[in-house]
Amino acid sequence: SPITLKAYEDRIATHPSPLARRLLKIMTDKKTNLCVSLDVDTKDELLRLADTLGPYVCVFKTHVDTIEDYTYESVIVPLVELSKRHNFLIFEDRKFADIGSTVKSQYTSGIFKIVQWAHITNAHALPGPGIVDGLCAGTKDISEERGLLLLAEMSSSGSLATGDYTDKTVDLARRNKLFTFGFIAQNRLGADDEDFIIMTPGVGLDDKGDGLGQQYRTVDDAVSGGSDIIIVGRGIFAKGRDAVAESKRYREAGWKAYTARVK
Ligand code: 5IU
Repeated sequence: SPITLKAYEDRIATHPSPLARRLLKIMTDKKTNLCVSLDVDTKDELLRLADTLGPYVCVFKTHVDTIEDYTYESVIVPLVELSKRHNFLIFEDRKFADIGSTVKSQYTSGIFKIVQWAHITNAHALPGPGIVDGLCAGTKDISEERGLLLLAEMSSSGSLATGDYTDKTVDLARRNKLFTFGFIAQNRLGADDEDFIIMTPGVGLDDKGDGLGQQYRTVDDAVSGGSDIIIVGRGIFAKGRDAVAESKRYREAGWKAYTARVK
């Protein structure tokens, strides 16, 4: 049977993570639990989508290392500007997976300087507690809220992140709830009073998969199973799709499924 959960609005005051409180407020104000995954190759496409779809999303997910003409000045600066104009958060889907010292450098340095602009990033639990400690140390000089999601489950066929690995990932998140505010997962994880935010990729209303292992579930299946935020990429902007119309459609479906779950 579908689970019931508190309203996003009622979770704002009590959530341990400052970033999660900000996110839940945006979701409540904009009435959206849609995160669009901006998996495009050029800065023009990225910024055009961020501007036109901005009103419908709570979060944009990025893979900035796939942008062919990337520079900090021409991609990050205008993206941050758009995030203020449309009131969305930026989630760099970096999937860190190294030891603490290395991920700290990858998070703060190089050409991307992710911690400077990405409100949210994510990491594999595989290396153990040092990965969370290293990333958290990277936020030391940042005044704005930052948050980490651990990859507890994946949407892809044959994923190894199951069972005991998933349980131990939840335990790892429990060690630092100010910073680790939730999971990338396909199901509700953790106890209700822990209030982790569950963000779920592999959501699509018109496709079953992509021929490379991706598996899609419907918006209803994801949200009634406990997902707080649906992540949609190609379902919205694949060739031949009207990205604005599809964003409205997924946002409506996501909000309707959420409303049904709350009562
Ligand atoms: N993504 C997944 N599944 C996962 C994780 C991340 O699909 O388990 I962790 C990413 C990959 C891609 C986006 O950037 O989410 C999904 O895009 P599509 O909706 O186009 O499949």
